[in-house]
Amino acid sequence: MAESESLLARIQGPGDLKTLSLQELNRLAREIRHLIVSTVSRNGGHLASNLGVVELTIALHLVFKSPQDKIVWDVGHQCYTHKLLTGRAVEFASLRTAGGLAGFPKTAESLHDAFNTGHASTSISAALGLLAGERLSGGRNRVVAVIGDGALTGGQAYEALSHAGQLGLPLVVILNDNKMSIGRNVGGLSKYLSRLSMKGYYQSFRRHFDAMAKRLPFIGDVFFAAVVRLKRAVKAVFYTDNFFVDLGFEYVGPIEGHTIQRLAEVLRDVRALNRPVVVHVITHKGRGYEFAEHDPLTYHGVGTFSVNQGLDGPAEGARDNSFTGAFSRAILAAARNDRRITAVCAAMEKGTGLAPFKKEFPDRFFDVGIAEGHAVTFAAGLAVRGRRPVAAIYSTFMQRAVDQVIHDVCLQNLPVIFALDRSGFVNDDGETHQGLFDIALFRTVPNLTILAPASETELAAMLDWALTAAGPCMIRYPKGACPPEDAAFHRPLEKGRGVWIRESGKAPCCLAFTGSLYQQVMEAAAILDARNIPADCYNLRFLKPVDEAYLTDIMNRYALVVFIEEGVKSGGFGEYAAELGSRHCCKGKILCLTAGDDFVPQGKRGELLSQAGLDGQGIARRVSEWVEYRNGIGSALYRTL
Ligand SMILES: Cc1ncc(C[n+]2csc(CCOP(=O)(O)OP(=O)(O)O)c2C)c(N)n1
Repeated sequence: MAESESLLARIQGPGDLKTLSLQELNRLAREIRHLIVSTVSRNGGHLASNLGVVELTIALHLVFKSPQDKIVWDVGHQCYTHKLLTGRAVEFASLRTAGGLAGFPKTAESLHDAFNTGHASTSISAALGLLAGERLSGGRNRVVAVIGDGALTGGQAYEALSHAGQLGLPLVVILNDNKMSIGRNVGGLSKYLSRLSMKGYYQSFRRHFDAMAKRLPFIGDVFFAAVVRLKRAVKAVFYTDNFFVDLGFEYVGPIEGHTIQRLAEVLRDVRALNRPVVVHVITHKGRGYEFAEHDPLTYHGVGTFSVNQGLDGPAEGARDNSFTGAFSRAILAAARNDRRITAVCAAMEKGTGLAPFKKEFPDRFFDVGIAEGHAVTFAAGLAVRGRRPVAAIYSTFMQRAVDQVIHDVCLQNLPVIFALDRSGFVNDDGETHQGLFDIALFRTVPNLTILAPASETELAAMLDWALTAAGPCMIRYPKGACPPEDAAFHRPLEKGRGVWIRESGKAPCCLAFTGSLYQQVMEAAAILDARNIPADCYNLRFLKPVDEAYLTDIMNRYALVVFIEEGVKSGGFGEYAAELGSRHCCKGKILCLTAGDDFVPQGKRGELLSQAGLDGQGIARRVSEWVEYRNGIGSALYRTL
């Protein structure tokens, strides 16, 4: 077959892999890499992680019979080859776009996606559940969990390993060890895995010795018996204190992870085992694309880039005008004046903007690994000892630590600050990564203050305010650029109150909003002006606690108060305010504009805001409809309010 002919086009499903020779399989791996690089260069995505598992995924699909056998991908950000081998090559161009293929496994997308993932460290639990369920229904199919050394820093993975060891079912756990998480992997575990890699020489030593001994004429058997004794001794030195073995797993490895034939051989043996097994595979994150190989950290997750030139670095002297950049500068400035300030993150040093803090204050910086629950309780401990910890965690990942926020921080009223990045809609990653639940989850928690800045100045002021507060504070801000500054942002914070961005006192309508929607609300106000519906604009700032007398007064003064928030409807700020208004028999009508109550699929933040009616046009339309109703024109529309 000519080199130019696509092998991928011949793969309609994993079964077709068996029609390819080894040489062709290697060529397929090259083809897949090209396609991943070119698609991610256009659509953005998780590049380096996917490039690292091409051969491993081919070998898995050669040996295991998906969809009867199940493969659960931890985090799921490395599933592109899996998608390409399971009948989705044609749609691959739509990766991560609205309505297109998801960047993570999705059961709704394919029978081959055994379980939805997106948050780390769930694969072993899910795979064990799938396997236990399979056995309870009398089936004999196999289940594989593929977990990275980064995801293995998450506590749930250990709970699952412990349970799996106890159950003894033939679960296959592939440990994809590339020595990297999003950044360099941290913690005792990564050191432990490196030591295991050293011990792995035992495995290859054993194979070579066995093969050699058996080939020896005449003395082979005698020699072999001696070798067995020697092996036991070697094993005692190299093998006994293996953590996985102690938990009840067989341990195989480490195995070089880019040789399809060798991987397939090992996996065939493993598939025949009747006990739980960990297969330790060493891969190279970013493999096959030079830029990503040299800098897998930067190429872990990328936006668009030129295949030939790689990613553009930040322009010389360019200022990062995102909310993350604003937080990064604010915490650094605060930490220079207050030695008590410490920063905590969970494997997201770069994403949360804490890299400059780490550089300047290495002793006051803690990356705890992918362990959000631990990060929160650890921060609580720091606070008890008089530190001022700031835990920077994405909104979606903070869902992992709800109990720790309640039980370890708020119950003791400890002055821990939570910097919740990516609150609201996020670009491209879909349901698993939207930051839409934090207001509803945390507004109910006593002692906690929740703040929502609209700009860089407000974010810095809120951080300073929180650093002097006696109890816990959460600052939620979106992924995206800060708006140009406005005089209102500089007004001092008053506990429980927002700030007026536009206040005529005569407008029939008040738009009261959470900070991340400032620009959309200002655009709506301008559209409403043109329609002769003047609206005052009130930036809520404090989502909790609220000066209820002040808010009640607003709901009495305006004919319509529109609460606009980038979060779910149920349990949101608007619902709270509506209940407050009804309790106090306020005269104004209340309208709540929110992200709704469904899981929100992938898209660009702008697209998602517009679908939810939270862009300038959408907000203006809902307000206009209400006004038309008041004028007796649109009563049918009113029912939709
Ligand atoms: C609970 C949770 N916290 C943080 C993340 C963000 N995250 C995505 S991938 C990743 C690193 C995963 O490292 P590893 O498992 O080693 O996979 P690799 O990318 O190195 O192949 C992190 C921290 C997440 N997905 N889930």
